[in-house]
Order: sequence, then structure tokens, then C-alpha cells
Amino acid sequence: MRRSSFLIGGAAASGLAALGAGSNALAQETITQPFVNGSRPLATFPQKRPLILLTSRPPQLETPFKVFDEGVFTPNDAFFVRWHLAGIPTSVDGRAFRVKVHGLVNRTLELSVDQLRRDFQPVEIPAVCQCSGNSRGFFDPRVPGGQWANGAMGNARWRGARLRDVLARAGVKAGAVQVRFNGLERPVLQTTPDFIKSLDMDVATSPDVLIAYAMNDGPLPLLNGFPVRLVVPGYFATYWVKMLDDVEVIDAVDQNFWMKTAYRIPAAGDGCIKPGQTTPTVPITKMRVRSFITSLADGDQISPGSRRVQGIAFDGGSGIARVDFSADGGATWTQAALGGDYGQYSFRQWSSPLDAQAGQSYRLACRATAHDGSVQTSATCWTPGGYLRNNIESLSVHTS
Ligand SMILES: Nc1nc2c(c(=O)[nH]1)N[C@H]1C(S)=C(S)[C@@H](COP(=O)(O)O)O[C@H]1N2
Ligand SMILES: [Mo]
Repeated sequence: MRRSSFLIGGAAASGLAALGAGSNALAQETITQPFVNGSRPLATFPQKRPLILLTSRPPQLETPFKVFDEGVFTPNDAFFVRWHLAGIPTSVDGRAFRVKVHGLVNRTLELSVDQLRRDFQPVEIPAVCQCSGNSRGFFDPRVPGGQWANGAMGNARWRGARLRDVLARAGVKAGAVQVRFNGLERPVLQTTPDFIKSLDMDVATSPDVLIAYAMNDGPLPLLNGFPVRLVVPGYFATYWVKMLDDVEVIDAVDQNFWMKTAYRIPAAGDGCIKPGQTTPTVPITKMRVRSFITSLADGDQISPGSRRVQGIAFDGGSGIARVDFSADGGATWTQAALGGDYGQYSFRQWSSPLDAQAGQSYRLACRATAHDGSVQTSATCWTPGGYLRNNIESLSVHTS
């Protein structure tokens, strides 16, 4: 490991003893995701309630979908977890931690978390963090990678300093092309490329990109990047580098593995291709409009009568304009009521009445339209990486 970390007492440190030599995460229960090989244990990791275990080294933990019905924000202890490399510090000293800002700048900075809090205007942005591979398990034909159902996403209020304010303090020199981000963790094998991501200068300096030190008013859980992470609202989570300790301004388009080879989508059209087709690719960027029912699950038995069906919707940052709801598999639609507006990057809750008669089955579906005009359709998107799923989702419920 490049630098040592020390466990100190108090709120400034976050420890994760269980990630050391073999996790002591307890498998308590098993759930079955709705695809082949979908059986998963629930496991309890430090600072987390039981989550759906994909892999333990590195940790990949999915949020049980019913959590999204608890409220518009995803609690920190239920927020999904995804790491690429197993060499994650098991504790980080938040007081000794520094973010280095260097490269094509006039002044190299070494900022403590206290300096990030004190010396820069604090900004809070509610935003969805969604893994590029969220819902990958539903791809047909299947593709390699973490076999997530729909719970590799979460919505939180992120508070931090604007990256552009930090870059302005360092003074970006002429010739800057991208900003490159690295976190504390390291690969276990020397041949594995370190996890590094880069953003074009115009994206990196947009006002909503943060170096976040708080999540839903609390410290970030260690597994979600304590003490600071990059937050890139509207963009897929691959750019939201956790335990961010290195920010480098570079003079060319980054050629590292995680930019040049991984996390890319077909360049042509909408990025979706036929299985087996090969095309030139570009880095994945913004999320696509999606919506889900959260108050009911596929196969639920419900009692006859009236109720409101509730769900969530989000997109890549234009905001949700409307959600339509169908109780007949998409034959007819009615406009749903939208819940509180927490900004264009947040989950938007919606609800719609369902009058269920006895002895019936209902195919429920929701369809979101974003302010940029994009709307979900029934067409499924296939990509070799298992990215970009955003078709209309549906589920069946039955009355007794
Ligand atoms: N340092 C670091 N940051 C990272 C990653 C990583 O492997 N290392 N993975 C990225 C990816 S692909 C995802 S989906 C999100 C997951 O964020 P979470 O674990 O807080 O849910 O972190 C991103 N940031
Ligand atoms: Mo991801």
C-alpha cells in the first residue's frame, strides 16, 4: 500500500476491521433475484445493515429494493457498495487524510478534510449514484460483470466543496485537457491496473461536481468512500471516485485502462447494439431516464380495494417531468402524481391509485419522461458491458 493508515478514536476515523484477512460478514438469509443464478446471501458489513452480497473481496453489496420505498433518500447504512480492487484500507484517519491537487497547476495543494470544509463554500446537492452495471443481471443474452438486479443505485444529499473552487485555488494552467481522480485503495496484484477515472475539463469544472465530505448529514461510510469522494451528479457512479486522495490536471485524454478499455459504450446512435455486433466505443457518461415501482414487488398477493402505488424516477440531470402508470401491462396509462422536488439529480417519488378487484391479476408498469424530452420505452437496450438498461419496468400482482 502506498501510505499507511492509522485507526484513531473518535468521529474523524472510520474503521473496517472486518475487511481484513477474510471478511467476517455474516450470511444470515438468502434472497433470490429474478434471473438465472439469482440466489444471494444477505451479509452484514461494518456500518451497513444486511445487504445483498455479490462478492466480498472486493465488496459488492446491493441494496434490497424495498429500501427505496422507505423514503426519497437512501439511508447511508443501506447504500449499495461497489469496489473494483481488494486492497481497500480497513481504516482511514480522517484527520491525517489529505487530497493532493497537482499536475498542470500553478500551486500543488495538500488539503485536509477540515480545509475542504472551512476554506471553500459548502454546497449540498441531492443526487442519484447509480452503477453503470445496475440491472446487468437482466441482460439477455447475459453479459459478464457483477450480476446486479436494480439495487446498485442510491439517492443521497451530498455536501462538499466544489471541485472547480479547489481547482481555481490551485490555478489550472493553459493546456489542461482532463482531470484525473484516484482513491486510496490499491490492486492486490501488480498486473491489475489501479482504479483511476478522468473527466473532461468542462465537466470537472461544472458547478455541481463536488468533493463530498458528508452524505445525508453524516460522514460517508468507509465503504462509500470515507472521508471524501467525488460526486458527479447526472453521471454514472464510475466517476464518483471514493477515498479521493489524488486529483491531477493532465494535458491529454487519459489512456488508463478504466477510461480507454473499461466503462465504454458503443459510440453510434443511442449506444445500444445487437448482441455480437462490434462498434467503436466512447466512455460512458450520463445516466438515462428510469422509473420503478417501489411499494409492490413482482408476484405480490394484495387485498382487493383501493391503494396508491408508489415509486421513484430519475434521469441524467434534466429532472423528471412526468411519470405515467399502467395497471394493464401498458395498454392504457394515467399520469401519476409527483412527490417533492429535491432537484434535477434526485430521485423523484411518484404515486398513482390502483383500484384492485377480487380474483384479478394486474400487470403494473411505470414510464418516466425527463425534462430533456427523453422517455422510457419498452425497447430493451443491450450493451456488451451490461450498461444503460432503462426500458419500462413492469411487475405482476394478484388479488385473492
Ligand atoms: N476509489 C474507488 N472509487 C470508486 C470505485 C472504486 O472501485 N474505487 N468504483 C466506482 C463505481 S464503478 C461505483 S458503481 C461506485 C460505487 O459507489 P458506492 O460504493 O458508494 O455505492 O463507486 C465508484 N468509485
Ligand atoms: Mo459501477
